[in-house]
Amino acid sequence: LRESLERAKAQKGPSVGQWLEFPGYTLAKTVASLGEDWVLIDCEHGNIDDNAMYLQVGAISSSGVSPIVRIAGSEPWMIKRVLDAGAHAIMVPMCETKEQAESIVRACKYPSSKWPAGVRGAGAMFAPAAFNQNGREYLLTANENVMICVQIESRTAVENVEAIASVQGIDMLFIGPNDLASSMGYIAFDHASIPEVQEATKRVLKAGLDAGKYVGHFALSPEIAAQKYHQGFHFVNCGADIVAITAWMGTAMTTLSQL
Ligand code: 3PY
Repeated sequence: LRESLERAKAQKGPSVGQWLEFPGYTLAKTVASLGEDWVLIDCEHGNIDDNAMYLQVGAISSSGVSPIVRIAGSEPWMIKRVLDAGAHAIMVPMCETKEQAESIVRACKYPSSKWPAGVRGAGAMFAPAAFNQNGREYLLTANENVMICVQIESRTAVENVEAIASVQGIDMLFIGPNDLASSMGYIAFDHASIPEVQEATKRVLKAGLDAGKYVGHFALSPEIAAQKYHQGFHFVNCGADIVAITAWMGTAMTTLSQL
């Protein structure tokens, strides 16, 4: 994952992945065979429970691709479940303040001389396999290897984005344009045509780059993903399983219903 982000920083191509809203080992395995740098398991809005998340983390990591998990909130117990499953990165929605970002970092880090405030418990049974490591190796490297991404997706978050970006341990800021537009009082799906959202997007991108962090943006098509990469974002998805299914099957049904 980090390699792909460094490649993007060097402007040699984006760090690209897909987004899973459905559960299923075979779905994750199939999607992870398509050449992505990462596949994100969406436990915020997807139909993916704890057990399904564990299975998908295993499916994706055993394909040589980085599993990223988006959780539903920022509570330490949610973070612990995902990291112990073996996520290579965690995405936390709705991070709005520096204090919240600091608390997320504390929950993700094992206590160590570099992270004295870390509070992650030491019982990761399954995570080492997702990194091809033994338990000891995992404990010694997880603080450096597991990446932390927070979503900037509200007006308050944008107002605090420079402070959030300054937090040590936060690796990436990721814009959720739908929630951002929604928090500003607009219809979420209109985000691309709302000047206030676009201004906020520029501010988040600049704050991330100035702080030396990776910056990502949600996209529902390869065209939007390419556009965001050319704007300076490092990390982009190009759709989601449900988008692919409804677009392809919807088109097929429209064609056949006209016979
Ligand atoms: C958003 O667009 O708000 C997201 O969080 C993407 O899922």
